[in-house]
Amino acid sequence: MLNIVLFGPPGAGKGTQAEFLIQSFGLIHLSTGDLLRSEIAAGTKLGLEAKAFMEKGELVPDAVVIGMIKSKLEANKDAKGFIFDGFPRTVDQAKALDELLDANGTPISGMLSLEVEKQELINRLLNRGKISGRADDQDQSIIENRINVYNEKTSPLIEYYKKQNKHFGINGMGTIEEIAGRLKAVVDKL
Ligand code: B4P
Repeated sequence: MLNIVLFGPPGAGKGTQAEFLIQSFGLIHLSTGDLLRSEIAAGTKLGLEAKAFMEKGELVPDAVVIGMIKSKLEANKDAKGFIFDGFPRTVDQAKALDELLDANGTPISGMLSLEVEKQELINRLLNRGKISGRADDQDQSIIENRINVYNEKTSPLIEYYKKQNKHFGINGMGTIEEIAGRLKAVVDKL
């Protein structure tokens, strides 16, 4: 079983590159951002709660996202493996994920960490905001808050996975195809 954490700051290309990895390796894509946006679109109680955090560029509470991932893992017991995209985003989420996967005897195989310069992140997200209508991509101060939240709460996960010898830094600058090639070369070896 192949379990990949696709990691990086907002706009690093996680969602974009997950599409390539799914096609190449037949894994199930679990994006907490996509799951939360589906809940918002369906107007659920969870979605309403999450929306307030997402619009400000803050993280949704750990218990909410951990619960969503737990139910997806339980619903896909026969999967060849998973791509975790945008999850974990805090050390507590990473610990919860390790516990859930250990219970099945299928640990994380590797954490692929996309490295992109700050100005490029801002440009990509503002560009997406013009097309997607995503409120959190349309305001530079919200984007900068997301990057600050990443630096403070999410980037410590690099050390967390380094300690487990599972961290792989990937240059996330360049064309989508170039970056996909770099990721595939690492996953081929896992
Ligand atoms: P996400 O949906 O995970 O959003 P993201 O980090 O902004 O996007 P991603 O990194 O996937 O986008 P991509 O670069 O592919 O999260 C949204 C919000 O949900 C969070 O802020 C938070 O509030 C909440 N949330 C989600 N997960 C959570 C968790 N675990 N815990 C708590 N809260 C959580 O795409 C960016 C743009 O760049 C695209 O337009 C793409 O086309 C473009 N792009 C990509 N690669 C490019 C390249 N090489 N060159 C040029 N453009 C490129």
